[in-house]
Amino acid sequence: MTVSSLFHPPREWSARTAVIADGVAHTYDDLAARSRLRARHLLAEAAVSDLDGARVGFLMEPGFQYVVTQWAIWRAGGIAVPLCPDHPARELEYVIDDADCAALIGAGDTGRRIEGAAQERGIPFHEVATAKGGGLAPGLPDAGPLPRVGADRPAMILYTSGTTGRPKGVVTTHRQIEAHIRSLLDAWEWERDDRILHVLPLHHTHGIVNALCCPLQAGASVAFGGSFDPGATWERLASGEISVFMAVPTIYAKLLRAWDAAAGATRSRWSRGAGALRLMVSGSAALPVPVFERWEEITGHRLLERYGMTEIGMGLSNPYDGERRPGTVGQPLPGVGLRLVRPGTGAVLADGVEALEPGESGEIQVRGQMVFSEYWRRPEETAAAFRDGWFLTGDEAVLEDGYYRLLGRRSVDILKSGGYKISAIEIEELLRTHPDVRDCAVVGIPDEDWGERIAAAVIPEPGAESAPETLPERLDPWVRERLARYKVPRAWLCVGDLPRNAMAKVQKPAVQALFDVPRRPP
Ligand code: MLC
Ligand code: AMP
Repeated sequence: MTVSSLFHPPREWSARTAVIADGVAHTYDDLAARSRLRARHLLAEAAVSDLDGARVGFLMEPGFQYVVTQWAIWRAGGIAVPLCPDHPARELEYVIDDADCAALIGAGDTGRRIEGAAQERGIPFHEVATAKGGGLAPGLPDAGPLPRVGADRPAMILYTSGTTGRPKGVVTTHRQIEAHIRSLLDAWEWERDDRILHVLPLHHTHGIVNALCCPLQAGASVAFGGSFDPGATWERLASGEISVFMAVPTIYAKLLRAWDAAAGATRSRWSRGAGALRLMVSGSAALPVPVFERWEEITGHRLLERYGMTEIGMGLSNPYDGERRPGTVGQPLPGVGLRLVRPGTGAVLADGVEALEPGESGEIQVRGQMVFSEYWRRPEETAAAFRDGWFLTGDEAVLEDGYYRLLGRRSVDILKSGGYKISAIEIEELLRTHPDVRDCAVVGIPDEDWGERIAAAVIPEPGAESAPETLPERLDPWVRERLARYKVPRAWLCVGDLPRNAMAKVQKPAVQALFDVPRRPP
């Protein structure tokens, strides 16, 4: 049996820094020892020698404890289910229930938010203290065996929005995560002496695998920057201690705005500092060409844009050494099988970097060791997502002069805002449960900074309690209580009816057109 390699740092890295958080540097030894202890703790509490695929949900702010917990769950044989600190209770509990978590782990005030959920479900809640570097339950045995965790076991479930209602759990094995990591270590030439500034959320693949697991597999270090703040991020980038940065386009757009607002001397310092980095990557959403160009102008960096998806890990990337072409996502990464297929007919239009039908756009399909195994407990949706072993991404692209260019998603119901994938259907289904809403349609409207902004057109229920004009003001806080912050509509419109075709189906492009006039947010 091949065992997982995700949490076995070689002995020669022992004294190297793995994680820097809250001003404290933690070595690989520290990480190994503490995750071992926490794994023993999890096993002792469950009175088993192997968690054997039990799902363990964990909620904490980005930092050392997050990494210790992730490794501990893996080392004890469990499946890690990261929860998002920004999520309201309804979203957290949905994930806890859908993943059918057998235990929950929380750190600090953030983590204590799920203690009640554990009690209600009769599952253990492990509290991790957040004291710098510490936080292990005292008096537990350090010694004792840990299970041998095979690489083909499931390692993680990440929740992603789809075209149907609530998010689905994407299950990846240790081997699939290893393949994802290997491909990026190779393509982007990760080095032991690298240090990444980490500002991304830790419930999605970008923040977890690209920006955390990759450096930890390279013997490099991860410096957590806290929740994203443009000024603080510039200062860290300019500190001379950082060599790698990865972010979504919205973050680069926000950094550019902060730079524009800064004084001349600060600008020069920030530009010089960022210019000295080895690598700056953008992904998760389309990087606008003006952002690419402006970034190059002020830092000298041609941002390396790449394309990925929770289900496939990373698929395409501009070259590390060769030309990074704005508006494109480059070529297939090492180990990735990728082709373009004409919708409907199944004709292959491009295979890897070979254009079979030059200029014709099609759907990206992917296969390879990094592709996920299944949607958690959704066999039909899993089967529908593959054809002949190829995963159907739903993304449209064209291969031009050897570079892939993304054209958008095939579904109008999947939006991307701030790098987050959002299901219009999920928001619509929720809104329709509000007593004052008869019907609604949710769309994405283009936005320079956010990629898309979420907009909702609502038909008020006749005879609703108060005036329809004030409905958005009432819906906004109501939605915020129930959905993640990034799923809350930022533009609202009350309408008498929605644009429909002859079959009474709502026409989303016509709904988008209704928002052409800027509206006052609630
Ligand atoms: C927030 N705001 C928005 C918004 N989100 N406005 C429009 N559209 C949105 N989506 C508003 C808020 O109401 C607030 O306004 C102000 O913007 C600041 O909000 P915030 O939440 O404090 O923003 P911030 O913390 O700065 O977050 C922005 C961000 C964050 C870009 C840092 O969205 C983020 O971390 N995104 C990363 C997502 C990610 O990691 N995706 C990867 C998925 S994996 P006010 O008026 O209240 O101040 C994947 C695969 C792959 O995609 O390829 O990688
Ligand atoms: P997620 O499901 O959150 O993993 O988001 C994956 C989706 O993000 C992909 O299917 C694409 O639609 C989009 N995406 C990722 N990277 C890029 C990129 N560089 N350009 C455009 N879209 C991207």
